[in-house]
Amino acid sequence: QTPRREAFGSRNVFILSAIGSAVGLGNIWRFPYVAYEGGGGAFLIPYLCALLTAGIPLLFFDYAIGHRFRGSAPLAFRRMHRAAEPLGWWQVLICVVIAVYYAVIIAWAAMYTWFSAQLTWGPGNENDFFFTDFLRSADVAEVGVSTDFVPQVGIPLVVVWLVVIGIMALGVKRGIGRANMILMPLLTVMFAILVVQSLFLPGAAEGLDAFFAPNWEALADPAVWASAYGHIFFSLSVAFGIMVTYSSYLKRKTDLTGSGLVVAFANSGFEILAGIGVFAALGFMAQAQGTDVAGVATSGIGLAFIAFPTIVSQAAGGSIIGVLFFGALVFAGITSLISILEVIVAALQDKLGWGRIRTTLTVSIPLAVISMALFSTTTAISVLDTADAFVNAFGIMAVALVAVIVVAWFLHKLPTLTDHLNRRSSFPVGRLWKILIGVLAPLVLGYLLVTGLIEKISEPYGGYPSWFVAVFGWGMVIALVIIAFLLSALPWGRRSHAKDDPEYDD
Ligand code: MET
Repeated sequence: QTPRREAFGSRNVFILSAIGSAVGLGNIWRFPYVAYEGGGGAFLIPYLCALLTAGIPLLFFDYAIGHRFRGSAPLAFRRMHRAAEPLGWWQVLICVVIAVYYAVIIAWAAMYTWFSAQLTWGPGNENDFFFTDFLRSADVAEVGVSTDFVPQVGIPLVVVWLVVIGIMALGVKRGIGRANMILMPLLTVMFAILVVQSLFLPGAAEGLDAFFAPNWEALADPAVWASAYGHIFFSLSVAFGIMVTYSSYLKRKTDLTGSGLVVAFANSGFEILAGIGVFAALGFMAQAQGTDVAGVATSGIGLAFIAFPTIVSQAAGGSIIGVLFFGALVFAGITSLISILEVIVAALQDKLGWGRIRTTLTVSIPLAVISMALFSTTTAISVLDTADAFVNAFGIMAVALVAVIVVAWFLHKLPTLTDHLNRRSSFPVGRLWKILIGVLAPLVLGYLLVTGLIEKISEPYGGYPSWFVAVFGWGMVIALVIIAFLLSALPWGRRSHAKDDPEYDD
C-alpha cells in the first residue's frame, strides 16, 4: 500500500511556507546591492517588469505543474510525459548543490549572531577575523582543495543539519508547515525592528538617498535588465522544483494564482524593506568612515560578514543590530533550506515509495557529510563561490529554459495548465500568460544563459586556477545533467507514487 501523499494543513500554511522559501539570503544580501547598482530608484522599472513578465508567470507555471500532476518534480514531469522525467531530476540535483552550500552560510550566520553579542572579532579587525581567524581561509592555487577541518565552522554546521533534519523528518504538515508558522512571524518582527533601528543611525538618510536616487541611464544598459531577470528566479524560488513540490501538497480545490500573487508581493515587499535597512546601515558606515556610500556598498558575503560586523562595532547598540541581522539571516535561511531539501526528499519518496523518516535520513545524512567535507575546511569560500555562481548561471537558468520549451513547444501542455489554473483561481490567466511562458521566458532565459556563458568563458571565474573552475564549475553543472538522465533510467519502486495516487485524476 502506497502511503498517502502528505499535505499542508491549510492554504495559509502553504502560502507562509512558500513565502518562507522565497524570502532567503537572496532578499537580504543580494537584492539591495543589485538594485543600487542597477540604477537605484530607476531599477524599480526593470525589477517590476521582471517580476510581472517572468517571475509571477513562472511561479504560476510551477504551481500548475505541481498541483495538476501532483508530484515531486520528477514525478510531475513524468506524468506530463515519460521522457520529461530527467527535467525533474535535474531540478532535484540543482537543489542538492544549493543545499550543501546554503547550509554553510546559515552556520556562519549562526556563529556571527553569537559573535555580534560580544564583538568577538575585535573592532577594526572585521576583515581579518572573517577570513583568517574564523574561516582560516587558504588559497586553492596554493593548497588545492583542502581537507583541514575548521571546527568553528564544522560544529555549527552539524547543528544546522540536525535542526533541518529534525524539521524534515516531522513531515510536511508537522515539520515544514509548523517551522514556517513559527519562524516567519518571528523573522518579520525581527526584521522590522532591525530596519527601524537602522533608520535612526546617523548617516541613514545618505544611505537611503544612495539607494533610491534614480539613475535613469542605467535603463539603457541591457546588463541591468539581465540582472533584474536573473535575480527574480532565485529570489522567488521558481524553476528549480521548489514550488512544484510545495504546490503538490495543496488540496485539490485551491486558488493557485491568488496564492501566487500573495507570495510574490510578500517576497518583493521583504526585499525592498531589506534594501532600506541595509542601505540605511551602509549610510551610517560611510559616514563613520568619512567616505561616501559608493565606497562601502557591497553584497553577499562581503556585506554580511565584513560590512555588517563593522557597522555592529561602530554603531550605538551595535550588538542588537548584529543579533537581529544575523538572526534574520539564520531564520530566513532555514525556511529556504527546508524547501530545497523537500524537493530532494519528495522526489525520492515518490520514486521509491519509502516513508518520511527513512527518506529524510537517506537524503540528509550524505548531504550533511558532503557539506561538512567541502565547507568545514580552509578552502570553503572558493568552492562555495564557484558552485553558487555556476549553479545559478547554468543550472537554474538552463533547466528553466529547457522546461518552458519542452512544456510549451514539445508537449503542448500550456492549455492544460491554463485550464487547471483557471479552475479555482481568483486571478484568471489566458493568452498573455501563455505568450510570456512560451515566448518571452525562453528569449530572456536564452539571453541570460548565453551572456553568462560568454562571461565565464572569456575569463577564468573568480581568478581561480582553471582545474578548479573545471571541476567545481563546469564539471559540476555538466555532471548534474548526466546524473539526471541516469536517475530517470532507474525503475520506479513497486510502492512508488508513480501510478496510484487516488487524487491524481481530474
Ligand atoms: N529564494 C531564496 C532566496 O532568496 C533562494 C531559493 S531557496 C534556496 O535566498
